Amino acid sequence: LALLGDLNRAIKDNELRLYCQPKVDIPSGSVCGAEALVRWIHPRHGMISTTEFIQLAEQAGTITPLTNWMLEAAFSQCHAWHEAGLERALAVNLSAHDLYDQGLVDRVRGMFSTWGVGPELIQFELTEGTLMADPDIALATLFNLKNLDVQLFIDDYGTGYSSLSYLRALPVDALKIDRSFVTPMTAKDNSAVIVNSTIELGHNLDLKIVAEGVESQDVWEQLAAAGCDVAQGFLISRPMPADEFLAWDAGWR
Ligand code: G
Ligand code: G
Ligand code: NA
Ligand code: MN
Repeated sequence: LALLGDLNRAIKDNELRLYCQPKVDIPSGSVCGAEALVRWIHPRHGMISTTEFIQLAEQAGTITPLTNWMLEAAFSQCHAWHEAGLERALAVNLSAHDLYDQGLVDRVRGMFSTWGVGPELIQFELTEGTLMADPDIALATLFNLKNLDVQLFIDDYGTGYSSLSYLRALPVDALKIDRSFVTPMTAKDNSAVIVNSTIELGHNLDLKIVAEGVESQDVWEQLAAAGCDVAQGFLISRPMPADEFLAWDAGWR
């Protein structure tokens, strides 16, 4: 596919951008970190859909260069914030294929020493389905990442399959409840029941709970009442260019 061939060129030509979407600690209302999200600004086609090119790269098995680009961008950003006196965790998304990359853990370890960033400042979000192809290799990667003292999140929790078996098998610290359950929480369907039960289940397993897709104050209030730990969504902020984050953070509340 043309788009895919173009992605490697785009990495070389510096067309990828780091965007950050804030995460807020619900009880205190303070910013606790951000999710790192890639954007591709093509010189002719403009902004390319992230979902589209990530999916293409995943299907073609060529996500590694993009993941490496993102890791460099995230470490560099965390370092810059640290220099500016801001300690904020950045969460990097990992795809299934990344966990079969035997070089990943060594590269991440190298970046920690190169950038002098503490392990509490880099986190990883794992999409369900991540372990399917070869659970042994993927699990080994996760345990080795965990040995670097980073926090691991299960992303889009509640969608896909085998979520309950993941909770038993994976060395994870937190669940991100999928936004398809969170956004409609105030509607009269079963979303709130599912979210509230997931919060309780997660807490009983000593996991932190992040709700993504928080778009309204009503949803925020319901999450707070249910004891949810962290919120992310358009109510707080849309993803923004990383170099705008410092000013946004300073202006929050
Ligand atoms: O931010 P946006 O809604 O455009 O993201 C679309 C999808 O792309 C989301 O599922 C998100 O997790 C994924 N995504 C964004 N950045 C990255 C990245 O750097 N690596 C991977 N693997 N996925 C990403
Ligand atoms: O798959 P993942 O959860 O990583 O997807 C993250 C993407 O979800 C972000 O790129 C962002 O564009 C999108 N997103 C974040 N907050 C909200 C929200 O409140 N509502 C909606 N509809 N999408 C959101
Ligand atoms: Na994510
Ligand atoms: Mn998600």
